[in-house]
Amino acid sequence: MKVKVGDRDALIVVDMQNDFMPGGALPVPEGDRIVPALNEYIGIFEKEGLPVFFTRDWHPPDHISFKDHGGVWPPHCVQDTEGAMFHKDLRIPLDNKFIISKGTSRDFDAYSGFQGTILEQLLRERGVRRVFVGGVATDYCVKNTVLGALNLRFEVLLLLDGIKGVDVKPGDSEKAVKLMLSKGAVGIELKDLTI
Ligand code: VGL
Ligand code: ZN
Repeated sequence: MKVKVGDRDALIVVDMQNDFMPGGALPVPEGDRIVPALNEYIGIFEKEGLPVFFTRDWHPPDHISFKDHGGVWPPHCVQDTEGAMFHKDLRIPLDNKFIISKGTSRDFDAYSGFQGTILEQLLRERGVRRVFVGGVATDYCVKNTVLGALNLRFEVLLLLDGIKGVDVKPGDSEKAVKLMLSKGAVGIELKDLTI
């Protein structure tokens, strides 16, 4: 498969935050292992002057997704805490970069970067037709962001070497990948990119 990055493309890096990394509050096993591949994708988009969107989970301290407030998760990605910061080695471009915060109100959760955000608007304003999506977690926020993009009729390239899942139940991530591909996402790896 050959993919050439062009001016209708954008990169979406999902939730590469400390709390989702090994040692964090809601760790994705080996979540940090995808940083180098993601940095390569980011570098390509940066060099081409193309937009890179970083979504982040950005919860208030009493968010409804937290166990003590009726949810299923331990507290994670609380606004302005160390756990909510991006992984320290993640390459964040100076220009043409957008931070998309989600799950910011106490009473709503958002697994998709499109839910309750201006991500769609920012993509449309820039004439983006195709999004490359990587990050964590494959079985939650990556899945929902990809399905959201497909529903909005964006083409989606899923970065198979740039995603990791939680697998609360074994096989969840594999199932999520199959679902995304069956809905129209196309799986690619770094080696598929031509410059
Ligand atoms: C996520 C669980 C809870 C994610 C966010 O980013 O995939 N998972 N909040
Ligand atoms: Zn969350």
